[in-house]
Amino acid sequence: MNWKSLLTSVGLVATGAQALIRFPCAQLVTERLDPLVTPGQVSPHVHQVIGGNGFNITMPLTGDLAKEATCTSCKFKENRSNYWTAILYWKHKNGTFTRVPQFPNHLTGSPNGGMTVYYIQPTNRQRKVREFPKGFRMITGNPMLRQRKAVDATSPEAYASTFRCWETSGFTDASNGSPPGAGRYDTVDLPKKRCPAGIRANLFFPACWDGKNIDSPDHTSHMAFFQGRVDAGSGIILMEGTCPTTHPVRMPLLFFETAWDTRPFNNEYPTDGSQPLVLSQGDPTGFGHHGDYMFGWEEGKLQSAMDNCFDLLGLPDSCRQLAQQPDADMNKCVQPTRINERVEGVILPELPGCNPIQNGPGQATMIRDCKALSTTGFGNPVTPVPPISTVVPLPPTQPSPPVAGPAQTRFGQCGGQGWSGPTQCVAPYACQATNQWYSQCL
Ligand SMILES: *[C@@H]1O[C@H](CO)[C@@H](O)[C@H](O)[C@H]1NC(C)=O
Ligand SMILES: *[C@@H]1O[C@H](CO)[C@@H](O)[C@H](O)[C@H]1NC(C)=O
Ligand SMILES: CC(=O)N[C@H]1CO[C@H](CO)[C@@H](O)[C@@H]1O
Repeated sequence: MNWKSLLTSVGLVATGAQALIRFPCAQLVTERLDPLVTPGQVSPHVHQVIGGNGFNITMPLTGDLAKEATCTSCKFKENRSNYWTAILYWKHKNGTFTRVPQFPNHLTGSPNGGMTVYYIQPTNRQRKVREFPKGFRMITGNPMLRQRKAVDATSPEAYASTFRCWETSGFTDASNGSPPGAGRYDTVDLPKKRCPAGIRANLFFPACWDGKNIDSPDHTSHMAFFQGRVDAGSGIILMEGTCPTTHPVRMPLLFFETAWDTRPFNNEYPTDGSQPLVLSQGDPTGFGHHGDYMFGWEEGKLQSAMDNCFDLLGLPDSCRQLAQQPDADMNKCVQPTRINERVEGVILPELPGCNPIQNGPGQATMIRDCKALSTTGFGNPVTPVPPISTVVPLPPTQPSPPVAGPAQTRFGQCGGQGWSGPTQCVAPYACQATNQWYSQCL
């Protein structure tokens, strides 16, 4: 987002009351796991995970990510939290799918994919926020939704998940100027038209805590969105709001941005008006976008950042309380996938898991007789779910067609089981193995 115009639009430049930290995190791993919603099992759909390498198939409440992780894909070293969201695929005219690549968001350096994470404070600086307690976790959004959430359109919750359609790529350009969720470039559903310079997903979490529970059965009811009427011109990013009495404790407002590079597909847009973009849960509407959070900061570090870092742009350099690492080290912190299936880097005949496209408007349903690798359901799975260690590997997939050209460009695939494309990278990048199935020019 273009902060100057945002701050001007909400009249905060003069008061200097805004405060936040904003930092990039590269992709740690992309696979079908969700230790929050389906612990110990293969998740029904694919997520991109960022943050510490303590990410695991199960993540008990008693765990301490700050100690378990040995690296993080995030800019600040103290941040061993994990964050994950659905990923975006492009549906080709012949019905096959390709993961939509990502590119660095504005002013974030050169992370390899991932997201930009924000921890935002209330505009009133007298009002202290509390850091999340150890073991804290929550989700935002509902993957099964296929229509606009039935909440008051002026409420903060109505602004929680939106998509920015970038017309041009400059930081100060008009289509980057308005705050997330506000202005004429954002929609609650996936853009229905070509966005010439890509799309940015904006995802806010609720910021009011019940003060007691670090989790809840649905992973959301221990949290609530703050209340108040949203100014349509400024959205909720720097909104003060009030916490409901049931959830009185104001926490940092957690916000993710994901920058999708749809430009490679700009000439492939269907002419029949159909939506070629689809989230990994088989959602072509975008209403089912969702995100998960597991707090994993070293104790007191986030609190210290919230109490002391009051930069206009939230730039990491201005937060001396926290230690940074170079982009190369962030990009080096990766995990091998644990699920034996390919979810990116090749053209897929169908979405991983059993995720046929469901347009809604009714809630999506789980496929009952899913034959995909050890799937689970919201509801009772029809077949018993084998524990992860006994997952039967899929038969080898057909090798993908070779990609023309002698050398792969940055972030392109350059190796992995079944890969027959280029294995050399253009200078100065080197081919690095992310896992058995995927090597990348980094
Ligand atoms: C994941 O969990 C397993 C079993 O609890 C454990 O053996 C392993 O060390 C964990 N991996 C990471 C990266 O924490
Ligand atoms: C489907 O279309 C994509 C994009 O044009 C192409 O790369 C792929 O080879 C096609 N696959 C099949 C099975 O026709
Ligand atoms: C301030 C602090 O404790 N930072 C730690 C962050 O993580 C690195 C390792 O990634 C430690 O070396 C630092 O001590």
